[in-house]
Amino acid sequence: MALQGLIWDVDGTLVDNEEHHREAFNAAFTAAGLDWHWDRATYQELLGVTGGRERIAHFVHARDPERAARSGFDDFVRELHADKTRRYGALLDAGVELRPGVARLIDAALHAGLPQAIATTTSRVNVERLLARTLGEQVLGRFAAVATGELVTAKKPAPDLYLVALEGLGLAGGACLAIEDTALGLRAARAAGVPVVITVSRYSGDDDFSGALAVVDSLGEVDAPARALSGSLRDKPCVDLKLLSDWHDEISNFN
Ligand code: XBP
Repeated sequence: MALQGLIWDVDGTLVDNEEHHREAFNAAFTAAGLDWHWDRATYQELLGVTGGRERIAHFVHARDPERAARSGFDDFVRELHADKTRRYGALLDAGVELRPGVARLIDAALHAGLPQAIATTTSRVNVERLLARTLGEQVLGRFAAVATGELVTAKKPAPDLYLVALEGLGLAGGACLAIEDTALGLRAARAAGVPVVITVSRYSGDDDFSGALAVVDSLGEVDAPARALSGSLRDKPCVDLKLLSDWHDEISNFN
């Protein structure tokens, strides 16, 4: 089955931005008068919980179960996360850069008429802001589906976000390819039947990427070559549509 659709993760894949998220979480905690601070090691662990609201709730249940048991805890977390999202948006406005090869591949797929979708645990407002700051306001409309955290109850590694994206594309999972950066994202896509290419990000270097078609340090650019950590770039300096299609065809030949 030839490659008929591309599904993009956002955080860590379009941009290597979990440090922006971490900074926004910590700023929201400080503004709320909380003495919580997520250092990198703590955040690395907490990234095992997808969804910012779920991540905060998980942290409080572990650190301060008495607070978590209080009535109104859900509202407290919701308000704290809303402030974090506002602060994250301001960080995006201050400047954010797409990872190597992302703009090139999104543009190549658009010009080739290859449908694209987004499947991300983060919220729509974050996706809109990130794309507006990097690719321009109009680009979001070029995606056949934008599956964001608000649309599902089960976040990654559950397949729900990818199933929403596939529905928007009108394609079967096996006809598509997902570009992800974490093991949780890999599991979510594969649970929806979507083969995956991994671009490792700052916090995902030690993840288990078994089952990925290929693992690269980035999608690369001609003047900033990609490095294959698993799978082969077939002597190409960077990941292009043809290579994604060839990797995808390997499965078709295999199955
Ligand atoms: C990554 C996530 C998100 C972000 C924080 O999403 O798990 O929760 O870490 O963003 P993905 P929010 O890799 O699926 O793009 O606070 O908006 O959840």
